Amino acid sequence: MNAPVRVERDGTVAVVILDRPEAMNALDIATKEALLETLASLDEVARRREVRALVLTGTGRAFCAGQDLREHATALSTEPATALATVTRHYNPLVTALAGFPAPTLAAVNGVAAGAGAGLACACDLRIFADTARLAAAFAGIGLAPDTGLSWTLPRLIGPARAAQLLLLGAPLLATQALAWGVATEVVPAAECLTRARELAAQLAAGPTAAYLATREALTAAATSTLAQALSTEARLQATLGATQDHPAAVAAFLERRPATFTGR
Ligand code: T3D
Repeated sequence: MNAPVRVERDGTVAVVILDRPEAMNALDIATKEALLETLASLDEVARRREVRALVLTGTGRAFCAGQDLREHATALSTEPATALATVTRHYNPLVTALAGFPAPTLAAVNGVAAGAGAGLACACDLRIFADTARLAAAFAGIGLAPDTGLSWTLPRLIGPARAAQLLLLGAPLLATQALAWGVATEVVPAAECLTRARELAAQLAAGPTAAYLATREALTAAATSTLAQALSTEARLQATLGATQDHPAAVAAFLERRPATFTGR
């Protein structure tokens, strides 16, 4: 049997590929555990700045159809008391790993992203959508409420009213609408989705990684803070960035009218 998760490295860009196309990359336990292990080992590499951008994508016509419902049905009938434990065992750590990954993250949403698959895409910093892709909340359709972080990420991406619309009414968000609502950073022809995501990842990987991480931290903190707290967070983060190698080197490059070279440190 093929590994359900593969990694392709291109310099400092890591592409993590959900590789169960026969099941629309649905998340069974083996896939969730492989993804957790993959993200944990890449996290260490990224802390050494050997990886400076991560792309998450799927093979075949889906990005990820969410929880593997065949496996879930078996769990519900054989061990109903623990069938939902995967939320704390797998989905929560997966979202935490992506949201705290020590480099920018992009989802190359090559096809449908449903349920937990939508959650993984929304936990990334940016999303490139294939024009054939769609985001389906899917949870209400099987009598569940959102997990995989969607109750947190969706309102922040599109606002609470639109989040409620997606989660309650169940109609998928098509790529064009995802672009209009800001969920999709870009929409490209399906055949170009991963190529474009790799291009943007390479651009980010050549950038000021520490500044990107501070930007993510500031945006995340500001979502639940007062203006005074946000200003204080900004001051603390700028002080940290002032002590990086990249900041003074980039200022010198600007003054000398040459392109900056960022090390990520
Ligand atoms: O404890 C817990 O499990 C809680 C955690 C929950 C997290 C979640 O993710 S809940 C949400 C789970 N996902 C869904 O409810 C999505 C179910 N799938 C769909 O709604 C649709 O299949 C899609 C929108 C993803 C795609 O639709 P379409 O029309 O393009 O394809 P299809 O014909 O429906 O599906 C194609 C095949 O994929 C089909 O198999 P078959 O009949 O050809 O052998 C279908 O059964 C299979 N498939 C699709 N999604 C799943 C799946 N198999 C297992 N699990 C799936 N999630």
